[in-house]
Amino acid sequence: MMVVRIFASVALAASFLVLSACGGGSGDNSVPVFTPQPTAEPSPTPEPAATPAPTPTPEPTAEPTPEPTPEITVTSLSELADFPIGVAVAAGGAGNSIITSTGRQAIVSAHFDQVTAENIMKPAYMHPAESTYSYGQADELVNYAAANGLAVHGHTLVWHSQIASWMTNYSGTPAQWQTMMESHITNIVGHFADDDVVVSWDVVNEAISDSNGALRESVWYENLGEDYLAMAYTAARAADDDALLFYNDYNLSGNGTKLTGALAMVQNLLDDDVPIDGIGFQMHVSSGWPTNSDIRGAFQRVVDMGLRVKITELDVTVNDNENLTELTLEAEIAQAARYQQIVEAYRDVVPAHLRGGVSVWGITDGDSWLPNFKGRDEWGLLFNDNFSPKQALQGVADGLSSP
Ligand code: 9MR
Repeated sequence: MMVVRIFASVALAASFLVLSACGGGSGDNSVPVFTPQPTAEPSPTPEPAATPAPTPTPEPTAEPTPEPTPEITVTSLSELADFPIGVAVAAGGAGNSIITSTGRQAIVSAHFDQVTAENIMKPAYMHPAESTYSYGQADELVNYAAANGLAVHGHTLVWHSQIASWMTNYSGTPAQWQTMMESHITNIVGHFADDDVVVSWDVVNEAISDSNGALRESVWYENLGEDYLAMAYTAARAADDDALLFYNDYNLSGNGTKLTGALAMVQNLLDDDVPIDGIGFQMHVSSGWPTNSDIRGAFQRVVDMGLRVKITELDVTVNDNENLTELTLEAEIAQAARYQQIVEAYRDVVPAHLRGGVSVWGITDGDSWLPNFKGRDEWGLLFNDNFSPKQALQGVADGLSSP
């Protein structure tokens, strides 16, 4: 039954991909336009005399066969996995906060065993002024997680974005910058160190430039040079010797130059005995990009370094070239097949002891950052706005349960 379902999903998805490859998209491939050639005028032939046409007998019209919607049978993702299954959540006073939204609470308790704060554990929220740490919302989330048997993945400590303006505009010598950054990390990681709920951190986020794989010229790099990386991980480990420490970035599975730059950076740190436990692949991907073999190859390179692989922010766009105004069944099935493929790649390539887990970046499609960022309709996640499950949820489940 499950095999038939998977086959049907993959076959539908494959035919969709073939169709898109042939005709879809506004991309950069210029498809030759077929212009009908003028044909020679036929020589006029005398018209036969008109004979009355027999009255046609109406054909019985065949009922169109509706495409069957595959059944969604999954009841719990986390029960299918031997590694953490996480989700990004809004917290604090947001309208979709996990603290108050009972619809989201039900989904999280059924399917997930880890949460990441989508925003409220970023530097701008927890460290709004140099001498002010603001832990109210984060503590509320961590307490919620503890009460509901969820772990928390901390996101994030050192980033060029979502830091308070005092930090961006900080003026000081390199030694003062180092003290400032280390105090920031020590205070925040230390705050959550004893609770056993915050089990891991994205210590440094997005340090590599997209274009050439070199270090991004962030405020941290400009003021401390590349040494800021070693300082950050060392401070995090000193503040919590249990938490797993990740380097987190986007486009690592679809941009070989960026991945090579990131892994060279991490290898240099490991060579200097800097404590890094794994690589976070954000994986904001689409139904067709990157290729499955690029994804597998990227995971393999991290496994070969003996590091953990964590998929930290998974979502799958479906509307890159389609101009959809609603999510069609075809697109939803292609998306489900994609989720399944990524989870299967993860299980195939990453051995159990290096699996840091798989987290999706939000609960419902309406919660997602994607429509806003892309400036178009998108449906990147596992649940509809009315909390009903999408085919994508079954795709993840099938990826977790395939042999
Ligand atoms: O999903 C987050 C969105 O709500 C914020 O407005 C945005 C601000 O930069 O950050 C989003 O999350 C990002 C994450 O922290 C780091 N990786 C990329 C994510 C999507 O932009």
